[in-house]
This record gives sequence, structure tokens and C-alpha cells, in this order.
Amino acid sequence: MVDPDRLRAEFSQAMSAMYRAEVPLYGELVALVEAINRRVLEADPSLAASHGQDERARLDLERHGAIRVGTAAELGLLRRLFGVLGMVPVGYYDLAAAGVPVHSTAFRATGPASLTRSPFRVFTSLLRLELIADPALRRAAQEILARRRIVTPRAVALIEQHEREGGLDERSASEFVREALETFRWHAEATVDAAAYGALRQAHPLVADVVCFRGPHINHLTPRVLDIDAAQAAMLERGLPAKELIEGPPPRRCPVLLRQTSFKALSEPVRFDGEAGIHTARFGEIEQRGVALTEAGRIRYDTWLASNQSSTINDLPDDHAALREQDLAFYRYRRVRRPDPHAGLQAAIASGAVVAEPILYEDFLPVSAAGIFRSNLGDGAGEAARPDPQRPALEQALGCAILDEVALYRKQATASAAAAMAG
Ligand code: OOG
Ligand code: NI
Repeated sequence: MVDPDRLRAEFSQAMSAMYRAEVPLYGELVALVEAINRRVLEADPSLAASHGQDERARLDLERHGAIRVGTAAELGLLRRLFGVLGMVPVGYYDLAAAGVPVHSTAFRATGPASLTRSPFRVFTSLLRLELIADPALRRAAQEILARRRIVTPRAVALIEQHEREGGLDERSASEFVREALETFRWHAEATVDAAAYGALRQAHPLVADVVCFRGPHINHLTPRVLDIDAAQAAMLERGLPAKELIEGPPPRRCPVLLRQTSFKALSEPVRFDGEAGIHTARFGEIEQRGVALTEAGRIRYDTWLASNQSSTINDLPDDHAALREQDLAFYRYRRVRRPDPHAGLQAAIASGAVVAEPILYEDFLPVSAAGIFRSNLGDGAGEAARPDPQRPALEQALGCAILDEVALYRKQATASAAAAMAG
């Protein structure tokens, strides 16, 4: 049986190659990011060192993608498809609170070794058709969606084989990568005529993007950059249509969570029942990731976000030792030499026997995500709807529970501390 970590790495490369061919600007962005990452690591050997071998190895592979689906059944099927690649749903994001009629999760690997092998993640949103006000339009959307099949019959068969046999052999695995990729391909041929597209777009641009095409085309693929301010400047220098604002925390010496920027979505030629038109959906995005925050740390970030967003998050120290000692961020512990068995973890760190390394934030931020959605959907995408979070509904559609990201970070921190201090 093929290792799901290897399969995920292969799939992520295949996805990247497909998107590079579909959206040449993405290739440009990847080149820009690689150049900046090289420069940052050369200029700051201490950063390169603190990054560790594993971190460096995964940097060039690192991507997230985003897709949007229309029905619970589609989401349930994708959960099974991503399961073949060792990816499970982590985190619940309610974007309706920010005026975007979807709720979302991210499919990703969870174990530290698996993340090192391939941190590929896919932000996956389920359209909330119940938020379309016009009942006739809602029904029309449901009928259109009920007719499509977003996963090829062969891919479905391979998913079933995987579930039955607990894995895939070499040949089936390569076939699966090829077949599963089809789900995320762009289709320039809409499934509806221009009038139907117009009506759905009127309801919400997102509704048109999800409902009017054969499948959940990947709408962006995001490489990870080590200095997003430099990348933003480089994007503007090259004339890429960058979004004005970087989403997420302000720049800091010790980056936390996630900072993101994107270039605006392209207007692309599509055909509606043979008639020429345009659709705006796909864009490019880059992100810088920092240390994962504990609940207490996250409250401080969210408080800053809800306030006037001054240039610093005042009560979140910009210092890894302070973040760790005050239990505001998560760290992984590595033994350098045998610690004094009678001393605690803090003493072992102070003596240099154990080192603490930041645990990278692997997830997303709902307010940032809503900002990314909005800047790429054109006009009329911002009216706020404020229904309650629907986490149980999303879990029911997935057919499984959504893992809690903070619990995953805590588990990793605790397990590494125990291993570093063990006899
Ligand atoms: C997803 C937007 C969210 C991110 O990086 O926060 C996202 C979408 O536009 O479908 O990808
Ligand atoms: Ni994104």
C-alpha cells in the first residue's frame, strides 16, 4: 500500500502543475516567493537555523488551495476523497458572520511527521443555499447542483477500493492522483445559460461561481513566503494587481498565526450555452505563517482585531520566551542533551538541555478568509447576513466530526515535552 503522506505530496505537486498551466500568474507568484525565501534565509542564518531542517525541507512544497461546493453530498464525497490523501477536516469557519454565505473547514494532515512530509491543505467551503432569499432561485440552484457529478466514476471506485482495503497499491494510487485532479480542473464551459448565470450572480457572486460550473475548480493555490511585506512590495513592483491590505496580524519580530495577501481575481472568458461571457473567480494568494496561539493568545489577537488594530498587538509579547512562559503560543520541545531528571521543563530549557521551537500555525483565520473572499468576488458581495454558526450541519454533511485545531497543537506540545524530559 502506498503511504498516504507520499500520495498527498504527489497530489499537491500535480495540483500545482495543473494550476500553473491554467493560471500563468500563479507560476510567477511561486517564482517570486521562492526568490524571497532564498534571500531571507541567506540574509538571516539564525532564522535558517531556528527554522530547523524539517521546516526548510517543507517550505518549497508548502501550498494551500481553496474550493467551494454546493451540497452536503458533494462535501461528504470530498471528505472521502481527501481521506485517501491522509487529510481530515480541521477547524470550523463561519463566514456568514462576515457576509459570505458559506461555512468552511480545512482538509489537512494532522501528525507532525505527516505535516513535514506534505503540509498541503485545502480550505473547503459549503455554500449555504438557505441564505438565498428568493425560494424559486434557491430551488433552481438546487436542481442544477443535483444534476452534476464532481468526482469521476473511476475516482469514486478508487475511493471505495481504498476504504475497503485500507489503502491503494502503486498503480491504483497513480491512477487516483490523475482521476482526483479532474474534480478541481477549470471548465470554461458553464452548465447554464447567461440568463440563469445572471440571476444567480445577482443573488450572490459566490452562488454563481459554485452553481454554474461542472465542479469545484480550485480558485487559488497559495505558496508560503517568509517575508510577506517584501513579497507584497515585489508584487506591486511587477505590476501584479495586489490587494491593498495584508490580512491578519501586523508585522512582528515573532510572527504569529497567518498573514495573507492576494492578487485580484482574473476576468476569464467563459461560454454560457455557446454564448461568450466572463466569470471572475480565480486569483493568486501568498501567505506568511507564524507560531500557533493558545486559546489565551488567540483571545488577545481577536481582541486586537475587533479594536482599532493599532500597529502592534499590545498584550501579545513579541518574544518567543515570553509567549511560551505566559502560555500564549505553542512550542515543540527537542532534547539536546539529557536534562537533569529532578529539574522541570523550564529549568531544562534554561540550562540549554532542551530547546523550544515554535509550532507553526497550520490553519486559517475566518476574518482574513472573509476579506479574501470579498476582495475577489467583485461588487455586491458584502451584505452581512448574521445567522448562527452551523457547525453541526457542516459535520453532518462531512459525515464526521471536525477536529479542533487548538487541541491538536496542545497534544503535540505536550507529547514533545514528555519525550524531551523522559528518563
Ligand atoms: C476561500 C478564501 C479563504 C484563505 O486563505 O483564508 C482562503 C475561497 O475564496 O474560496 O483561502
Ligand atoms: Ni487562501
